[in-house]
Amino acid sequence: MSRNEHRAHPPAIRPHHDTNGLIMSSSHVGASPDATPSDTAPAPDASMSRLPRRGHVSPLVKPTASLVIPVRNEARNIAWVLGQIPEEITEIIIVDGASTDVTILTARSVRPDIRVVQQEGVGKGSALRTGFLAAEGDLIVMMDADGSMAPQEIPHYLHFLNNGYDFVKGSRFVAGGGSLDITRLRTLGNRFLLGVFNSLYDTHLTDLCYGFCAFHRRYLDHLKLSATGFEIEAEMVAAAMRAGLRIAEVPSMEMPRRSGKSNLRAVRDGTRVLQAVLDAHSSEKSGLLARVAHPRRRTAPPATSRALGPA
Ligand SMILES: Nc1nc2c(ncn2[C@@H]2O[C@H](COP(=O)(O)OP(=O)(O)OP(=O)(O)O)[C@@H](O)[C@H]2O)c(=O)[nH]1
Ligand SMILES: [Mg+2]
Repeated sequence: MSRNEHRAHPPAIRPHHDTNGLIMSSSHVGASPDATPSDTAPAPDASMSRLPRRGHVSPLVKPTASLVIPVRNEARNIAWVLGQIPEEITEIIIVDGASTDVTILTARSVRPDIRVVQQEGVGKGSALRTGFLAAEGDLIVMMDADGSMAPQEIPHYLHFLNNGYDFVKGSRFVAGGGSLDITRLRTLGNRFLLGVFNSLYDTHLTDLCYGFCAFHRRYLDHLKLSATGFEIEAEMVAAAMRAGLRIAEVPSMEMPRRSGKSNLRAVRDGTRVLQAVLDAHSSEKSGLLARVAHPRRRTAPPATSRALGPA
């Protein structure tokens, strides 16, 4: 499939399962902007969700969106990425991992308005966590700097965040998505890790280790991220599941990195992903385990009154 064909399609939506195993559809929108994950629930009446509430950003005001891009020696790719950022992005944060080439110089020459922050610690996970803490937008989008992800897809992620979803992740393995980059070994590894994840969390996601995703910044603290390396993406999805966030998957086309060498090592990093998934799951009962432990939760009505109650 060509990229143009891919972009011509509206983003497909994957219904997700909340932590109680309920399937949420795209009609379930309208969470209270400052609700905790357990409070979030579908709004029964779209007109009600437009009422101004104390301390809330009015839904009529367009949310701001920060784009966080980790970079490590991406001088030959960063201009291509930054040259195509859609206007919905109101802040671009480049998190530098001690690049020894002209990545930052090149980035500033293309977009003088970027914010550059030096990462705390080492690894992609540390870089992203540094970037998330620096972000000021209502929404946070993360993507790679190597040209393997199309910035034109960003509005798809924002669309679902602006329409009731809390956490939106790209998927290369859902209809409309794809990868021109992935090797056979990585395909097998991804399938295995995804299978483990889906059975632990009793869900049906289609991709786990992909660095294009977006979420509401107000949930950052709930995610409690600690990963330092490439396992950060799986940790984020696991944390979103545990926190009960409403998750949507949008199709994404992964392209080969435009230039330079990958920082990922399949076996080492795959093992770290597996460890992160197992650690996250053992830290709190969720999915199937939670439903066995709390069978009544499965049929509990959505907490719409709490989500829409007066300020
Ligand atoms: N700041 C920072 N960025 C990093 C680090 N490691 C990787 N990155 C960036 O994270 C993104 C993803 O890294 P890649 O090396 O492309 O890894 P990958 O996409 O999983 O692997 P490929 O598919 O082979 O490209 C790129 O933008 C890198 O520049 C790091 O330690 N610090
Ligand atoms: Mg890459």
